[in-house]
Amino acid sequence: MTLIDGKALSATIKEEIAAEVEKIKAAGKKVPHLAAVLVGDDPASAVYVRNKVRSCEKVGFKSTLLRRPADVSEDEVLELVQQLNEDDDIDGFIVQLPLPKHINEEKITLAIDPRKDVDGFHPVNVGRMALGLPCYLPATPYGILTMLERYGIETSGKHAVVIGRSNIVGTPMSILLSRKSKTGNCTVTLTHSRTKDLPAFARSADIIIAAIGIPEFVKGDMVKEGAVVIDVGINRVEAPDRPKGYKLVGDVAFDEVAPKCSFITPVPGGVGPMTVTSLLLNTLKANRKEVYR
Ligand code: L34
Repeated sequence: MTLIDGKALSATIKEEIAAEVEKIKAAGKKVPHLAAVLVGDDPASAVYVRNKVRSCEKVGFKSTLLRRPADVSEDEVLELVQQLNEDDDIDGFIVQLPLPKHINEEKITLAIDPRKDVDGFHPVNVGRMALGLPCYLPATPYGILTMLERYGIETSGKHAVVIGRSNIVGTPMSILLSRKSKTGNCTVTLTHSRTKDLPAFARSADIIIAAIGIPEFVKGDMVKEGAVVIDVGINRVEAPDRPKGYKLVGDVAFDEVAPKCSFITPVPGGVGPMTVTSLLLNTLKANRKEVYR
C-alpha cells in the first residue's frame, strides 16, 4: 500500500509555482493576484480560506481576503463580485462556499466573470470542461487528477466509481475521468444516495473517488484488493480527547480500507492541500491568460 501524500506533493508543486513567480518578476510582469470572498463565520470555511491565503504568500502571489458578516445581503455580495470582475489588478477570485441560506449561490456564481472564475464553477467553465476545451478545472478534481498523474497511476481502461454527485466534486470528477486524456479514459460509474446496492459497484472499482460527505462511509468490505482509493471527505467528528474537541475523518474507514489498497489518500493531508494548490495553478493560468485570450 502506498500512501498518497497530498501535503508533500502540494509543497513540491508550490515550489514549482514559486519558481514561475520569480520568472514573472524577473521579466518585470505583474505578479499573480488572487482574491477570496468569505461570508459568515463557518469555522471550516475559515480554515480553508486561511490555507488559500497562506499558500499565496508562500508562492509569492498577492492575495486579498474580503470578509463579510453572515447577514450581508445578496445584493452586496453581487456588488462585490462586480467590483472584483472590474478590478484589473485581480487575476482571479473565488467566493467560498457554502454561503448563508438567504444568498443564492447560483446567482453569485453566474455573476462571476468566467475569465476570473479560478474555481471553475461558472457554467461557461463547466461546459468547456465537459467538452474538453480550455477552461479552469474545479480545484478538487484538478488536484485529484494531479495526484493520479504524479504517482504514475494508470487510469486508462480502469473502472472508476465516483461516490457522490455534487457540482464541485462528484459530477466534474465523473466527466474528467471518462474523457480522452492522460488521466482519463476510465469507464465511470457515478453513484449517489439513490443508487441501489452501491457497495456492489464499489467492490467492482479499480479506482474509488469517495465524495459523499458521510464519515467513514466506505468500509473495508466495499473495496477490492489492489484498488486506488481517493478520499475527498473532510468531516469534523467530536473527539473530547483531542485539543480542539474534534477530529477530521474522511468518507473512507481508513484503517479497514488501507490494507487492501494499492494507493490511498489520507485525511487530513490528502486531497485538501491539493485543492488549495490547484487553485494557485488556476490563478497562475489566469495571470498568464492561458485559458482566455
Ligand atoms: N468556492 N468553495 C469554493 N471553492 C472551493 O475550492 C471550495 N472548497 C471546498 C469547500 N468550498 C469551496 C475548498 O476550498 C473544500 N475546500 C477545501 C480547501 C482546503 C482544505 C479542505 C477543503 C484543506 O486545506 N484541508 C486540509 C486541512 C483542513 C483542516 O485542518 O480542517 C487537509 O489536510 O485536508
